[in-house]
Amino acid sequence: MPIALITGITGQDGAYLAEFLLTKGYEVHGIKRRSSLINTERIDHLYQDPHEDNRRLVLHYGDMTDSSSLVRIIQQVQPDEIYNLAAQSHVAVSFEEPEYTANSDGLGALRILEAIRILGLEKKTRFYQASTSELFGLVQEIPQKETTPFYPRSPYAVAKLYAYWITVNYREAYGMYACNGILFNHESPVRGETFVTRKITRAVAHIKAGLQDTLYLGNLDAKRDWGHARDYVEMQWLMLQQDKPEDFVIATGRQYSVREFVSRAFTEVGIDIRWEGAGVEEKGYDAATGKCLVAVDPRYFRPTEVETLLGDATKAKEKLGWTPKISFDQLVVEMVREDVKRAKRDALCKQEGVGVFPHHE
Ligand code: NDP
Ligand code: GDR
Repeated sequence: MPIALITGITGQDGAYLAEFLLTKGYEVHGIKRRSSLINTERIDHLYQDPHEDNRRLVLHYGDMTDSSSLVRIIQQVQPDEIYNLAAQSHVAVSFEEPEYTANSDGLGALRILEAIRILGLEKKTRFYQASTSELFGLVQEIPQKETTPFYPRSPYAVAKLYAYWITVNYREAYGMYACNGILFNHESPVRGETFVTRKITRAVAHIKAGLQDTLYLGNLDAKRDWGHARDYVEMQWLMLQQDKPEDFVIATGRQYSVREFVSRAFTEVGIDIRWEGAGVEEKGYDAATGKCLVAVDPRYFRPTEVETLLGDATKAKEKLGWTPKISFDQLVVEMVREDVKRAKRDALCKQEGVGVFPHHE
């Protein structure tokens, strides 16, 4: 039975990847960090009681900033594959916590690679690094592919740039099977609530349920190439099953603006949005009632923005036989429907006087 170790198993991708690898027959180990509240909600459906025999999902406490924990876990697990998904992954937050982001996202990758080397696992353990389209930042070419020059635009992207190159360097210096997946944005119903897609679908559901009045957003003109996380984790696995390690761009090849995402999400609950004004004065009105539902709040603007991203995944299609299965439309519909279900439950709780429902920033 192959053994995989996932850092960031409690995150969006970690949860989808763990489920995928379990169905493939893997023994899956995951690193979770200590938190004051239980943070395993996304993988609770996969949880196996530690007292059960033949467990195939095992969680270990560790942290990307703590080499000793990483060395200990990797020594104990002796994984065939490591998927390094753990990161402070919010671009806007990286401007508030640049040093921590560099430590966990940049040096964190180095710590795992060094642990593999220290333990003499260079020939056994294959390594996947969660690289990102944010590396392209201020884009130098449209669409972006593996050979497009990088121009990072945030502390997050700069940290990921280090992780990208240290992965390439360990591959070349020590002959390790190490590769980068340069993934464009991918979303799902379990996407973190403060990323723009989930913030939108959650707000649409809450507005429809009468739990929220207005959705405040930053740059409505930003364009992204949005795919579905379920599609993308399959590619993470495929990248580690090749004869030789290589880096791949993963994207849908289609681009939409934040404004288009908002309009499509509201349509799903039967609300047609009419846009008026420009810049910080732009507003989205319910075309039927004239009520203002969407407004711009400059607090969500970033000091340096990535305005447009569009990927070219031709290499992945040709070499991995990979193409995305889930369309933009299907993605938005699935996310809105799941949030509508949650909002109905939230509305019931509110009616019974239990729970509060903050609008996540
Ligand atoms: P999430 O933010 O949903 O998950 C991040 C995971 O990392 C969580 O499990 C989190 O733990 C964990 N983590 C954060 N800091 C540390 C730390 N110091 N030590 C140990 N664990 C830590 O991200 P996604 O699942 O969306 O993304 C997965 C990876 O892919 C990330 O590296 C991200 O930067 C990258 N990426 C994501 C893309 C996307 O569109 N989703 C696109 C391209 C790259 P906890 O649950 O406790 O917070
Ligand atoms: P991104 O995702 O920065 O691309 O990083 P995010 O959803 O945060 O932003 C996408 C675009 O939307 C604009 N935007 C807003 N963003 C947020 N979060 N909140 C808002 O209110 C808002 N209004 C407009 C942003 O300015 C941006 O242009 C994600 C993360 O998953 C990274 O870890 C990953 O590497 C990249 O995708 C690929």
